[in-house]
Amino acid sequence: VDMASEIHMPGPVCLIENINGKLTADQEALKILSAVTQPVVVVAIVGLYRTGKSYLMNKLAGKKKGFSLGSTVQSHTKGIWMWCVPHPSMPNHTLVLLDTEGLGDVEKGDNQNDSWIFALAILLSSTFVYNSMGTINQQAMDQLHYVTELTDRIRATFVWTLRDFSLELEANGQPITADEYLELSLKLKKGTDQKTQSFNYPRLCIRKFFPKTKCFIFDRPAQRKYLIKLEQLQEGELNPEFVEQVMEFCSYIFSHSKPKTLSGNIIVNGPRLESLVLTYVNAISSGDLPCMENAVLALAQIENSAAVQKAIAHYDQQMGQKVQLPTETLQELLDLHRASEREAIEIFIKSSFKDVDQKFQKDLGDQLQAKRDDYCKQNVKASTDYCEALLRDIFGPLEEDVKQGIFSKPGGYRLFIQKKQELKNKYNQVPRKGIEAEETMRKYLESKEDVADALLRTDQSLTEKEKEIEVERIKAESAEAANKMLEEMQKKNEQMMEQKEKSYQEHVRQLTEKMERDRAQLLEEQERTIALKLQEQQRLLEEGFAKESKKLQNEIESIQRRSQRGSQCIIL
Ligand SMILES: Nc1nc2c(ncn2[C@@H]2O[C@H](COP(=O)(O)OP(=O)(O)O)[C@@H](O)[C@H]2O)c(=O)[nH]1
Ligand SMILES: [Mg+2]
Repeated sequence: VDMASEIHMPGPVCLIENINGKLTADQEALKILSAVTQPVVVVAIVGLYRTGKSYLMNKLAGKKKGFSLGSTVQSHTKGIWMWCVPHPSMPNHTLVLLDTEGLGDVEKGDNQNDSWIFALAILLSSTFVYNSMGTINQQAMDQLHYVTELTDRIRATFVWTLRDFSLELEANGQPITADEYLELSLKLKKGTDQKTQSFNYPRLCIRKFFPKTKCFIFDRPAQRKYLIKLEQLQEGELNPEFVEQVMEFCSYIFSHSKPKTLSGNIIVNGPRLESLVLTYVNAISSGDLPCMENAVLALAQIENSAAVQKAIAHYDQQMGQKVQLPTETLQELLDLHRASEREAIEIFIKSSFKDVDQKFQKDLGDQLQAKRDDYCKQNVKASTDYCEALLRDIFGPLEEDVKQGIFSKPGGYRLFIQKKQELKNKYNQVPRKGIEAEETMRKYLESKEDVADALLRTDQSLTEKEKEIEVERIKAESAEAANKMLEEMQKKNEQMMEQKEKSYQEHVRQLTEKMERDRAQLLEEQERTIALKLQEQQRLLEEGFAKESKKLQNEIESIQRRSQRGSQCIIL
């Protein structure tokens, strides 16, 4: 167990504040989240005030105190409170408890904001607990269905907790489970009149948005007179049935709540949750609907740009470590570039997601190309600088001799040529001069041609004929050298082209592999969604709601069509 990354929060903090109808994310709370590196299991609870929500959340935290209970409700900030604790049964996971404060509180009444808090709790959680008192009633249904209209896609699993439940759990004289009671409560009524419609509509919405539901009922925890100071009671003073029910609820949540994921099976950790909070709160305060897709895209932007930086940093580090300029050949440099580039792309691919139109991968590609070109330039300069200094060293004494007139005598020209050849050999033997070794020497010698020419013309030991032959020989020699240079340049160009092609292929290869993995993931997700919708469709049919069933079937078919078309992608 990675103890170092385990979170220790002594108590809850306010995550999203609702001040005078304005929602803001609390900076301190965001900072706490940003330090949570583990995957987060997020359990949120919503419901009317003073229905025992905070009490239940403290039980999930394994603490007697924490989220403050009813008596202090008036002094409390409205909004969403957060408490991160080590997950009691999943190693290396953090349990994030989100408690909502002040919903339906007439004194602080603000319906629109209540609904936003409600919607945020659903969007941020992986398990969403709806808590109500007494029985499942129409008011609860209406409130719950309303938020299904605020948010586009709900991924949380849904748990209904019913407090102070006083009915017998039975139907037609037969005992039923809490889940069956919930199922019965979600049953539709036959009829087309207004009353039936407004009875059915919220149920249809809830069933559609929460295909998997779970229900827990709780007895009254203690005698009425003890209810206001419940947290001060010993466990033995509580109704044993209630204690048992709380335990069952907690152990269900601990074993069934999954880590929060985003579409594409992207596991959410603290920083990602932080980003979701910010995006949603910003969307709401600028008057937009908090949209799942947009939040994921915003998160992807942040992470993809970080992925590019991480990849580039790795490339720089690798090249800095391996490359010694000048390299002996261009290929040597290009091979080092290629290996580092492959690793950089791997790093990018691993930590990027939803890179729409490969915007960020293209950016990475461009940056790597620029870096490669820069290395090539540096390589030329390093080689040229080194060779120029070497030429000065080696040929300096010869230049001095020329100035001294050592070769200005009969036979001096031959002597000079011989000496020059010796120095050329000496130069050629020096290792690691880099790719500009020949070109630099050719340019150097070219600049000294008039010196050689003057020596040739003034050497009296040579006949005119011999001088002519020598001039021709020099011409041929420099033509050959120029030719060779041209060939060299062509070869370098070819190598660069080949490198560009290989870079492109590497990007495409890694991207294609990633897309295949993503596609399989998406299909799996869609199959799960469709299976749940088919179940609901079947249920509607069995209950005799052919029209509603048909509507859902059309929806399912449109999802299937969309998935068959597939997510098309332009590769780089
Ligand atoms: N009747 C009843 N009271 C409860 C229950 N659980 C907690 N309480 C008490 O109800 C009051 C409000 O509880 P609290 O958890 O703060 O409710 P919240 O406003 O929904 O968070 C407190 O005095 C609790 O002791 C319960 O299951 N039934
Ligand atoms: Mg509370």
